[in-house]
Amino acid sequence: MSPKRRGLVAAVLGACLTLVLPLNTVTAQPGTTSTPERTLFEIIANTPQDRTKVARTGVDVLGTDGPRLTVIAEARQQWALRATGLPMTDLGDVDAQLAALGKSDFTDPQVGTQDFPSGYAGYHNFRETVAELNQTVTDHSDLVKLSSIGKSYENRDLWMLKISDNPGVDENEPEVLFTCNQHAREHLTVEMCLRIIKQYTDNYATNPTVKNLIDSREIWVIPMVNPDGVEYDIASGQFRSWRKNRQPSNGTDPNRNWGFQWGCCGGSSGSATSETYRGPSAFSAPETARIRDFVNGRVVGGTQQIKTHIDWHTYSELILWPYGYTYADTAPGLDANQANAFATLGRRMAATNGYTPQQSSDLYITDGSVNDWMWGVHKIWSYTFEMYPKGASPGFYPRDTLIAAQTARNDSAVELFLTYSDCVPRIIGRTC
Ligand code: 0X9
Ligand code: CA
Ligand code: CA
Ligand code: ZN
Repeated sequence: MSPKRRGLVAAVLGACLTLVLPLNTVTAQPGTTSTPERTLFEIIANTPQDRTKVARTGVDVLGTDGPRLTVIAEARQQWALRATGLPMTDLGDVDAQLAALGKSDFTDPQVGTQDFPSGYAGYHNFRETVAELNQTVTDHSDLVKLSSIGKSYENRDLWMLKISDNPGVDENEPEVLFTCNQHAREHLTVEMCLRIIKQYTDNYATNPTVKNLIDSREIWVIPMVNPDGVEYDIASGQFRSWRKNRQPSNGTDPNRNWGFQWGCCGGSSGSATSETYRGPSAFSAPETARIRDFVNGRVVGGTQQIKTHIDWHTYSELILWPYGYTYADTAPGLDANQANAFATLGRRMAATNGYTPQQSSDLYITDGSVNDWMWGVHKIWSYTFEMYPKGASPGFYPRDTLIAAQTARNDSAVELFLTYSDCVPRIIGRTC
């Protein structure tokens, strides 16, 4: 039996624990008077301004379902949360709920590190992701090229796969970038990048739509932007709900570290312990700096070759577009036609997967996000997809049995996105 398989008893026990303690219904343990280290709350915040107010208290915003915000507050943050005056419900001790998701009692046989717990073995850790990429190279050497764009803080390679006909040649075709897993605990996004890779390689020979897109585009996929964070999230055998990278002392939020309007607008934190810590300077995180270098390098003859980008996150089931740093629909570098093109493609994609389409700042203000940099600096049509689920249960940790359906759910959106990647304004009848 593979070490990834656990006994039936253990599997059933894991399932039962989840049934007894679903993430959104656990309340404080009876008979316990001490305050938990981290507490889950639901807050009702109807407007972007109210949601930004919650984010600015420094709590960890996990996701949004309409006006319902789920957050983790440390003991020292709870007063600030109450001071917002917004209605809130205590949903109990976070770490007790993470413990209930399962405890891994086995290590990855190849490298001796702790692996995903039972019920999550279908997710790819760093070593398995690299193995999958190498397998794709073996199976489809005529369609893909694998390279590293550099190293993470802890010296793991940041792998990137190019998918195209003649992948060894820089052809004059619109280039598309997919990035996954800026945030460590958003494990489903790695599976999304791997799904895209599988779709557009395995089906090339048999599916004419796939063949047309691959023959006319150059697709770059970076499946694991934050490998140090991923490994840290699973390293104790129990999920940590870790978001940031692993730079000292407490990690930097990669998605607040990009150098466009970095730290401008109260959409990130200057405090190193915050979950949205922007770092000491823009691109202080090696992971964002290496993607910046790669994207800057795609300016050839004065023209940025990458036309479109999706950055995959979980959770909330949203499709988001720039800007995040301002509530305004248009701003310097983003005119009404461009905003309309962003919104139109965003809505068309959302019609295929049932996600909610909106400008990023309709959620809450973020500054230093990847979308704002890609658009603000390079005019790359850059979206964020917040994947399954909508709400806090199962939040960041859906069982692996859900991977297939919740990644396939985005197949049509990805196809539409690739179709318009030659010229996004084409979707509103404009030229490029
Ligand atoms: O806050 C974030 O970084 C993203 N949400 S998450 O819960 N996955 O952390 C949303 C980013 C959206 N912001 C922009 N696209 N500007
Ligand atoms: Ca090509
Ligand atoms: Ca090219
Ligand atoms: Zn995220």
